Amino acid sequence: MNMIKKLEELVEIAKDKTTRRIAVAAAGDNDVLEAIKTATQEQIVEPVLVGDKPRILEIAEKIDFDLSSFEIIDIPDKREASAKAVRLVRKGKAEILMKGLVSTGVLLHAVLEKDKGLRKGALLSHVALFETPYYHKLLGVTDAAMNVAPDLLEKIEIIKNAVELFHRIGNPNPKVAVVGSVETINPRMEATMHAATISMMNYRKQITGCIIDGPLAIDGAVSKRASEIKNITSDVAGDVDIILAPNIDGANILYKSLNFLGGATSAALIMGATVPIVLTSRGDAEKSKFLSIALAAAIN
Ligand code: COD
Repeated sequence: MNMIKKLEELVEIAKDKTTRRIAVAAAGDNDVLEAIKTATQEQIVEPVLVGDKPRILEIAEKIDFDLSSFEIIDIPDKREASAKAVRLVRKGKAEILMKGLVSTGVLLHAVLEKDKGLRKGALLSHVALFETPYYHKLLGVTDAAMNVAPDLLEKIEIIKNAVELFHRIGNPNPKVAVVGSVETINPRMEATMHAATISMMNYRKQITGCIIDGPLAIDGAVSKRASEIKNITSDVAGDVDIILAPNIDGANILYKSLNFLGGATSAALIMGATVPIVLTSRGDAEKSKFLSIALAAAIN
């Protein structure tokens, strides 16, 4: 498969596969059900809806979504609904998990629960893909939603998850920028120390399947011109595929800036669990929620 250039291509890839079942935790949410409706119309998923059944039916009627052929499991409590959706995945009754009207923390706790969750020994992390008119290819950003202040080892795991996602969408050797505020190493700036170590680990083939450089500031990472003005010699500068931010705040600000100020469309997943997890935030456009479902189905 060649690397996809547009997020819409995910829909075609997902359609070519057998329809994936998606367990939605606390499904009584307008935007989530809209996205599920589009995804079922496109025949890329078959939903199992867990949550407040009367509320789910009420929304379905309002948005003209015929649920008669889909399973609805009536569990109004959000914590219990999350645990049930996770159990469905564990039992092989769904191949994708999706967050509905439940807080990220509640769902992630169900996912992380020892012996009952969806851990497979790897770190779980969030990866977002952006398509923006201001960049020449899809751009990955990680981790905007799960790991709050990753240490060096966690950053390496976060990179591995993002790289795996890129491999699965047709890029066998993505370029990763470990970003911070500067391109030089400043021992007072931990992000630059981490970036230098991670880059050298890649150079020495301790981390493979990608090309990593850092520290880079975001301008040098995405703009060849900016990197040239700054005299940076780098295989990644100006052509980055994946941005690793120093922490959740940096990644989240970049994520929301791209969507709200950068004219971007996005799709995002939690990687590293036994199945892809769709965990979009309230503010995300319905299109992004649908494309995230398509991404989960396409890579699964
Ligand atoms: N991957 C794998 N295992 C993990 C991870 C991870 N990313 N994080 C925690 N664990 C394991 C731990 O090893 C432990 O065994 C268990 O899970 C519980 O770990 P704690 O006690 O550290 O868990 P918490 O209470 O800190 O919760 C983990 C969350 C992921 C819920 C927490 O990190 C969190 O709240 N992240 C931010 C979520 C958020 O608010 N996002 C908003 C942006 S949309």
